[in-house]
Amino acid sequence: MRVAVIATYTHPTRTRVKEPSIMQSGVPELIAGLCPPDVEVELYNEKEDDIPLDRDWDLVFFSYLHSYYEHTKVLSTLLRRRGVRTVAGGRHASFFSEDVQRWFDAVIVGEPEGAVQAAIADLKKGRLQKVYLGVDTPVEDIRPYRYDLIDFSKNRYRLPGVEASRGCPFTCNFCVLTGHEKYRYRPVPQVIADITQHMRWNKSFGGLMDKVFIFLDNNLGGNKRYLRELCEALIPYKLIWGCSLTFNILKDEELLRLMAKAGCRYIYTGLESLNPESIKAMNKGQNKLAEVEFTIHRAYDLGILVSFGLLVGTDGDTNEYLDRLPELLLNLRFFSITFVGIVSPYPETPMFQEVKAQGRLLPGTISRDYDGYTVCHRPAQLTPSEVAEHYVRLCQKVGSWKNVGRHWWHNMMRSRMPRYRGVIGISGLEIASVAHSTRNTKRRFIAGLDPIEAWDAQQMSALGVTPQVLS
Ligand code: B12
Ligand code: SF4
Repeated sequence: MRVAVIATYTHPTRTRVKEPSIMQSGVPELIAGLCPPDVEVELYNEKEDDIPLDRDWDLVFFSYLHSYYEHTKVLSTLLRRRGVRTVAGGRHASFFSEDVQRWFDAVIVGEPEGAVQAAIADLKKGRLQKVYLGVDTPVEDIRPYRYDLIDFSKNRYRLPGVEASRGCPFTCNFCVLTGHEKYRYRPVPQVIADITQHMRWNKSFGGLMDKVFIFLDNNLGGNKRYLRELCEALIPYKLIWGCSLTFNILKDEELLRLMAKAGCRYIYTGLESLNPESIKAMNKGQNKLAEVEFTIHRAYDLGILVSFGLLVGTDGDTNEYLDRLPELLLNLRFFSITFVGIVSPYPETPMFQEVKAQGRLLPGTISRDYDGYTVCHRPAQLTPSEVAEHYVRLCQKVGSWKNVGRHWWHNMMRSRMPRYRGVIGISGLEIASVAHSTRNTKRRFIAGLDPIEAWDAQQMSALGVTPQVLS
């Protein structure tokens, strides 16, 4: 039996470009690790490469984010016409399982462990079901990923990733996890075995990325005791790694020191805003802004690059704050921003319920618009066009080569930690990528005003695929 696992992708510019970069979905390797040994598996990540639609697969598993849904439906429809059976899974598919059944042969609701094997076994017997219900997987049952199937020649920047935990203990109002995913963490020896025995390293750039990996976790710091145990176990292996965690962990100097000793050189944290009113509106009380500057300097001194995500368009945002934001960022000096987004009311979140109940969703939004780069609702104190204008200006400022130069200049020599400079060098390219979303100068960044990708639109009309309207 021949199986493909495809993580689909559409670019924020709404043009058909690829963006091979450090961050890729780990789902293809995860699902490949669940397939029985007699199944031949191929992995594709559309962020790196086009999907060959003429292969003779028996079954295709699709993983996608909300805004890739219309595009993924097109790929599924084209494959189904050739007799290939398709299965969708992930957060969107779990939440909209009925809609998904119209476009795919089957849907897996919830986690993949167990359900993937069941779908394969049923297909072998010619009895693929419409819906498979995954249960919350005991974390001990998470299997090692098939790192051996990652093709680094398609993306020389890519880092292998591992999950130590699933879910998050916090409840930010705009987050797709809130109310849906319990926080659980895997036994440390299993995580270490995955990293030291199963992982395959990226040997590109003369070994710059060798023995470097990322944790794919939403929040590696959800339990401090666990994080300490994990770091202590990592120390002897002398690896280099990065992770995402919440701002409260950055303030724990002792823990940060331990993380640096264990090889942590990069932390991504969703700072989201430098405006206390906006933080309050997001229910993100763990972000204490008064301590931002001091905290990031201390992390840099320990040899850890702190990178932020910023969101615009929240209810606390005003024109005055957004006008001042570039200056506020400049004053921070030692920062690196790798994501600037427009806050998106994903349909399964408390934020969606709130803006919908208040009649603030823009009319006719479709899944494609829920990409974190498109205004889908009217914020309390700004018009949609004001949000879009601030967003474009901010991306261009943050992602400018002048800003990247400043980042290199300020941070290159700050720490003597092994391989710290390599991390600073590569992270400059991530910062530059913030401006990529604005490369299509026709893009308006407001739901309803931007057409979806021309190829998708053409295929949708030819195949009778309709968009999922969410407001
Ligand atoms: C790598 C990554 C990316 C990559 C790749 C995206 C991708 N295809 O997953 C890139 C760089 C493109 C990206 C971009 C963005 N991302 Co991102 N990203 C991640 C990250 C850190 C890891 C994803 C991953 O591989 N996880 C490991 C795998 C194994 O877990 P998983 O993806 O959660 O999947 C689980 C289930 O959903 C399920 N599953 C998933 N697919 C399938 C398929 C099948 C068949 C089955 C059975 C099961 C299944 O199985 C997994 C185990 O339970 C996650 C955080 C996280 N831990 O998930 C955020 C996350 C997915 N990103 C997020 C956000 C907000 C963004 C951005 C908006 C950020 C920004 N401001 O620019 C953008 C734009 C996204 C868009 N256009 O909608 C959110 C959610 C977004 C959403 N639409 O649901 C997350 C959850 C982070 C968070 N907590 O806020 N991201
Ligand atoms: S801290 Fe991050 S992962 Fe956790 S709920 Fe908030 S946005 Fe989601």
